[in-house]
Amino acid sequence: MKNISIVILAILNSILFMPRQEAKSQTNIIPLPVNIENKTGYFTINKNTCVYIEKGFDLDANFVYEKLKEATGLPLKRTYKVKSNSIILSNKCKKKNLGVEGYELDVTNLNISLNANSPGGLYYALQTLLQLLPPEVYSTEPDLKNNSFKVSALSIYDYPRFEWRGMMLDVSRQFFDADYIKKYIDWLSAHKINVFHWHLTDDEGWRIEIKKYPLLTQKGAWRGKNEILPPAWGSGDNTYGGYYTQEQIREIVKYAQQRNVSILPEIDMPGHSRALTACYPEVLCHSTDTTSSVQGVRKNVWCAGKESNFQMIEDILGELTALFPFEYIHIGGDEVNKKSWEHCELCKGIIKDCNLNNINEVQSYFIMRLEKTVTGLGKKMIGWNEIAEGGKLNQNSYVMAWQSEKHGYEAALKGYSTIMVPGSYLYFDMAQSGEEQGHSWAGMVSIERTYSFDPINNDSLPKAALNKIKGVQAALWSEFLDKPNGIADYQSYPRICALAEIAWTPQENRNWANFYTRLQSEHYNRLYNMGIKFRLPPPDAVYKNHIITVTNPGLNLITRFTNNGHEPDLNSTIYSSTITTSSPYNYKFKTFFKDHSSISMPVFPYSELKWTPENTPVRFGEINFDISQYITKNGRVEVKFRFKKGKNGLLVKKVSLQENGKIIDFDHHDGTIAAGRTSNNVYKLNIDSYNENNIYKIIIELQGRWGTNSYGDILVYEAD
Ligand code: TNX
Repeated sequence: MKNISIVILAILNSILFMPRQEAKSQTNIIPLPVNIENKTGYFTINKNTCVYIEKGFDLDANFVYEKLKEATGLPLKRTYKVKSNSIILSNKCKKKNLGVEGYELDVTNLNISLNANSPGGLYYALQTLLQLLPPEVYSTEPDLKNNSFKVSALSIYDYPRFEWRGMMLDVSRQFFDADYIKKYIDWLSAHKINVFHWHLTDDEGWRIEIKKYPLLTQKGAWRGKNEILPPAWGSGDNTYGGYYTQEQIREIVKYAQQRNVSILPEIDMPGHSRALTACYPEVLCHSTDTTSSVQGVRKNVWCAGKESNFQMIEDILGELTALFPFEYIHIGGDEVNKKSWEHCELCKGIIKDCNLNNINEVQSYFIMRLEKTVTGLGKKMIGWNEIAEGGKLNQNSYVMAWQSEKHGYEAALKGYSTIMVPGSYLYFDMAQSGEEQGHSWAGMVSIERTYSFDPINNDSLPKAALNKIKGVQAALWSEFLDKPNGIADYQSYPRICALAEIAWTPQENRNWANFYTRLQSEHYNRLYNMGIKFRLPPPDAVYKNHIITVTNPGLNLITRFTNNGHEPDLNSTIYSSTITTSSPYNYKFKTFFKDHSSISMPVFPYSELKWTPENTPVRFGEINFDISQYITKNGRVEVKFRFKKGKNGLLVKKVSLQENGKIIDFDHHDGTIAAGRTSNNVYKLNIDSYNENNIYKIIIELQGRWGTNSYGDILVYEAD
C-alpha cells in the first residue's frame, strides 16, 4: 500500500513538475495577417508528423515541403492519405477571393493545413507557419534536435494589400556578391516582399555581363587609380568592383522564383551612365560640353542623336530580356544632365526633325524611344518619376515615384501605374538618427517614420487614380555602405519589416505600437537567427546633477557600459540603475540582444534648450537662450548641437557668449547638424570671472539647412 502511494506520488510529481513546452498563446507575425482567429488546443509537430500533399500539387508544393523539413530538422515523411498528426499542403482554399498570393493556415489538435491557390501563396503560408515556431527555425544550424514544436490552434486567412511589394538594392556604388544577393532575396521573401529591384548599372560601376559588349564588365565593372573609372565612395586607389555573369544571374533568378520573388533589372539611362560611356565613348555627344550631373559626374549621358545608340540599347535590353522572365524592365531615367545635349549637332538635329521645343523634350524623346524598344521586346517599361515629365507614355508603362508621394499621385492621375518609393519614408540609405551614418537629403528616416507611410492616403484623388497605385517599394542606395562590415544589413533591417507591413497589411489593421511590440518580442530573434546584422536602437544616456540616467531602449534588450574608453562588450557591466559620477564623459553605452549590439553612445548633458521649426530662421539670423542655470564656475563652456528628428537640419555660423548683455567670448566657425551629416557641431567658449548673480546668454547665428523642418537639442555644459 505504502509502495503504491509512493509510486502515485512520484507519478503525480512528475506530471506536475514535468518540464513543459508551452504552445505560444500569442502570435507575433510580421507582416500582420488580414485575419487571425485564436482557438483552443494545440498541435504538436514531432518526428512522427507526416506531410500530405494534395494530388496534382506535388511539383509546386515540393519546394515548400523541403523548406519545412529543413527548418524543423524533422523527417516529416510523406503520407498519401490524410490522417491525424499530419501537415496538409493543399491548393484548395475554403474562402474565395484570396487571390494568387493569399493563403489559409489552420492549426487544430489533429492537423495543420496550408491552403493556397498558387505556389506563391503556399510559400507565404509556410512563412507564417515558421513565425509560429521558435525563432531558431531560421538558423542554418538550428539546435532543435529531437525537438517537437507546439503550435497553438488558430485559423488565419491572409492576402496582400498591394500586388507590388518591392525592395531595391544599388549594387553599382558598392558591389555585393551573388551569395549576398541570394541571402538578401531569401530575407525579403520571409517578409512576403515579392519584387527585388536590382539597380545593376550606374556611374560608378557596371555589374551585369553583356556578351555583345564585353568591355562593360572587363573595364566598366572596376574603379581605382589605374582603372577606367576613378575611385569613388570609399573604395580608394585599389582596384574595386565586380559583376554578375549571366550564369550567376540565371541561378539567382531561379532562386528568387522559388521564393515568390520577381527580379526587376535596371539599366539606368540616359543619365547615370558613366560606367558605360567610359568603355564606349562613342555613345557620348560630340561636343565640348563640360557640365556635370546633380551628383557631379561628367560625360555620363547617352547622345540622343545617334541611331547606333538605340541599336546598342536594344542589344543590351535584348540580353536582359533573355535573362529575366519578369514582365518589366527598369530603364532608370532619373537625374539626367540635359545640358550635355545642348551643344551637340546631332541632338540639335533631333530637336529640329521631331519638332521639339528644347532639350527638356529631348529627355522625353529618349524615354519614348526606350519605351518602344522595351515594348518591342515584349516587356513593360518602368522608370523613375522623371519619365512622366513630358510626352505621353504608353499606359502600360510604370512610374516609380522617388522624389515624393506627390510625384506618385500626379503620375497616377495621368493614368500611369505607379509604385510609391518616396525618399523621405522609404530611402533606407538615409540616416536613422542624428548619430548614425547615411544620406540626409530626404531627411532622417527612422523605422517609426517608415512605418507611418500609407501609399494611398489622398482623399482628393479619384478612385480610378488610386487604383493605379500598384504598390510600394523601398530603396537602398549604396554610396555610404563601404563600411563598417554589415552596414547594408543595418540599413535594411528592421526598416524592411516596417516596409513589409506597409505593403501587405490592411491599413486599418496597422498600428505602430503593436508592430513595434511584435518586432521586439520575437522578430529581433528571427532576424538574429537569419544571421542579419540588423540595427538595434542605441541607448540614450543623459547626465544631470552628477547622475547618468539611461532610457531603456526596448523590450528584450540589455544595456552595457564601460568607463575606460573601451567599447562595451559582452563582459561589460549591465546597466541596471542610475550612475553617480562627476566624470560622465568617460562612459560609453551599448544596447545588446544576445551577442549582437547597437552602435556605442556617449553621454549627453541634460538640456532644456531646443531648436524647432518655429525658432529656426530661414536665412542666417540670431536666436538666443539664457544659459545661467547651466553654469557654475570659471572655465570652458561648450555648446553642442544634437539632431533629433525632422527633414532638414541646421547650419550654424557663430555662437557668442553674453554676460549681463555684454559679449565676453565667441566661436566663429561653420557647423552642420543633420542626420548622417553632422560636423563641427561643438562651439567652445570661456568664462574668466564667473559671478553667480550675472545673467549668461548664448547668441546663435544659424539657419535651416534646405528648410526649417527639424528638431534638436542645444546642449550647454561645463567642459572641464
Ligand atoms: C538619388 S533615387 C538617386 C540615386 C542616389 C540616391 C541617393 C534616384 C532615382 N537617383 O542615384 O543614389 O539619390 O539617395
